[in-house]
Amino acid sequence: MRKLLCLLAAVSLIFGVACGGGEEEVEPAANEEAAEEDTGDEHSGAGAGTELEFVGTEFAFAGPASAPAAELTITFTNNGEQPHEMATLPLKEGAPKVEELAKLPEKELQKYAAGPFGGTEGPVKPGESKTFEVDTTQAGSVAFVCFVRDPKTKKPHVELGMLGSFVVES
Ligand SMILES: [Cu+2]
Repeated sequence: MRKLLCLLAAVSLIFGVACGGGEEEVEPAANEEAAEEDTGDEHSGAGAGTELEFVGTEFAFAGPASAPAAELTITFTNNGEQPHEMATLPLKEGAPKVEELAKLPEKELQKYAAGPFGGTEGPVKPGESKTFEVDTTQAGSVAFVCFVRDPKTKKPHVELGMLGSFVVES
């Protein structure tokens, strides 16, 4: 009899803890979501929600020449026949042109960086798109290149002219 009571107590204890724990978990989670939504709204109020479209072909980028200083959302579409990527690097004010930068070793590049490398982080197949974010709040411009190798010339696309940049308006 005592064993049974103990067992019942134990069961109700487990149940009680499980139920209580479950309820407790629901509320903070809901609060967190609300908090995240709030900060999201503040961000969009500060000039975010800026969306840019870039297109890649053999061997060039097409897209806007300037953008605001903000958390940009960029969609890169591959309208070419080969895979293409858009590797981005935010640059400090007064950085050399992307044509010059493309020749520099990565260590040298870091001197002019106003943010981390980003972009599609890999090739995008022909006909497909990829969306990513670039923070331009500290940048004077953003350089972008494609390092995918051309099967004919064996050269990376950047060496065939697939590079560009846009200015960040302050
Ligand atoms: Cu390419």
